[in-house]
Amino acid sequence: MNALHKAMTIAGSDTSGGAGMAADLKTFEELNVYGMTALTVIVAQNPHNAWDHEIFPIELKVVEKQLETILAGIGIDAMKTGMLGSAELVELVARTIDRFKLHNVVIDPVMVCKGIDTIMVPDAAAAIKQLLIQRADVITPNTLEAAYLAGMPQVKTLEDIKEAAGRIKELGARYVVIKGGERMENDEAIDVLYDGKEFTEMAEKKIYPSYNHGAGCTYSAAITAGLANGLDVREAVFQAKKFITAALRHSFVLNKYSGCTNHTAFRRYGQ
Ligand code: PXL
Repeated sequence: MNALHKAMTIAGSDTSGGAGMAADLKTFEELNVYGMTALTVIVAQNPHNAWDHEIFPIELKVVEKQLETILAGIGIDAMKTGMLGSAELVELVARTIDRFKLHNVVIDPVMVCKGIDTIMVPDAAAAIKQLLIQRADVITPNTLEAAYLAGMPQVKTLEDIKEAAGRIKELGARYVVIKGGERMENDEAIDVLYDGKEFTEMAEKKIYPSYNHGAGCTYSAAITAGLANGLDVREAVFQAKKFITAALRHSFVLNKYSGCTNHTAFRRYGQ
């Protein structure tokens, strides 16, 4: 049996290679999944101006063509979204999920980038809340995105995370994973998985120093790969937590502005 299970990412290209489509494809490969991409934006960083992120969108009809190639032409076992960049594109993604009756849908509601703590494209964020939460088998906000989706002023503590997970679940996601990460007010990185009945806490000691560019993309890609390979959501999330913890433990510096997770670490060094 040579055929691999297949996953699609609808995401942007991070030219620096740590996040976005690059992180997704590397993670799929590490977890033995065949990856395909519908590219939404190209992000370039400015080496002469503090690594400023510039975003260049791909034309909507070009994204549509890519989706057609993958979904009408090949087929997938699971999918994820990353940076979508506009409300029109979020609408296209919602229509596409319905048209092809896609399942194993992981929504990573990318609204902020490392170092930027305000919502990048408010219209796209509103569309994600309105159209994609209800279509998500798993949604994976960080604490800033969770606060936005849940309509809370902030999410800082474990109690806040649980409150936000409950509210996001009510908006229609099948499973909610909130990534406590470095923004939490204690010395553990606690993620919470909520299925509507039970809160499962996944805690790891915070890792210092850790270079976490691309961590969110990598985590949601690992969940997607697990689902593509037939794991159930809980198993896929637990495996992804191990994958991202290893990737952070072996993360490395890119330059004075940025450092990224090590996508090979789970395979090479285990947990
Ligand atoms: O980490 C968020 C993210 C997602 N997608 C792309 C990015 C980034 C952050 O830089 O460039 C394409």
